[in-house]
Amino acid sequence: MKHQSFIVLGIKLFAVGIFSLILGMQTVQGAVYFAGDFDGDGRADPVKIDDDAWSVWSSAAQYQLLGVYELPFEGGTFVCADFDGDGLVDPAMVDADGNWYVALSGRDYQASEPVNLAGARGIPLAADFDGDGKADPAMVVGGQWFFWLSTLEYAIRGPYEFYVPGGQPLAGDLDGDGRADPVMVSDAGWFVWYSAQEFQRFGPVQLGVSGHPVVGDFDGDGKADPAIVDGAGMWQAWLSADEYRKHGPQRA
Ligand SMILES: [Ca+2]
Ligand SMILES: [Ca+2]
Ligand SMILES: [Ca+2]
Ligand SMILES: [Ca+2]
Repeated sequence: MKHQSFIVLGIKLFAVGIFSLILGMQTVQGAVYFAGDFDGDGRADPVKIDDDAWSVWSSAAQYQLLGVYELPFEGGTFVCADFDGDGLVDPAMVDADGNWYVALSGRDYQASEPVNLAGARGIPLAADFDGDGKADPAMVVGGQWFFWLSTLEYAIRGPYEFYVPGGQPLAGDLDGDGRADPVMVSDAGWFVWYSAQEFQRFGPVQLGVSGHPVVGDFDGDGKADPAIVDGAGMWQAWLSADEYRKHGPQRA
């Protein structure tokens, strides 16, 4: 199978297209950003979680802002992923003791009973690493990754090392094989361990923009697209279906 590589194509990034997000422009301290399909059109929607509430810019509605919706939990570290595999993103919170609370789309976004995934403490994230359609929790401790795979009844697996110094961990299916790929973003650039290539490391790719890194399949072609949200809440994305050209930022 031939993979159009984000890393290879990332080198030619400079033609600017229009990433037609019309986002709130306020600078928000403490806001965290994710991407996931909230409206079910197959394209990831930018998500902001701030002050125990979330809002979404819906791709199915010309990126109109939806929300603010209160979350049924507070504090902790937020994660967004499709835990129940219904195609819609579910916000979740992980507390300091490793308890995961998930607000499932299929249950009216009510908080689940906490599930304790003890055994590793670090940065929580979630993505579908085994490719069954359900997001799998992960914890990154330094460069050591632990996984709780849905296809293995959420038994802990790991550690596996996906590490660059100073790297911030992310995960998304950049190669489009159906399984999420570990990503780290550091000052040196973006690094990806492609699942379709036996987790060989690629990178760094410099996107030339600093800010909060996010991955999501914004164009809906089955490959996750890198994005960066700057300190003013402006999004820029490099879309796989458009040869990783940069889209945005755009002001209303
Ligand atoms: Ca969408
Ligand atoms: Ca899974
Ligand atoms: Ca993959
Ligand atoms: Ca894509």
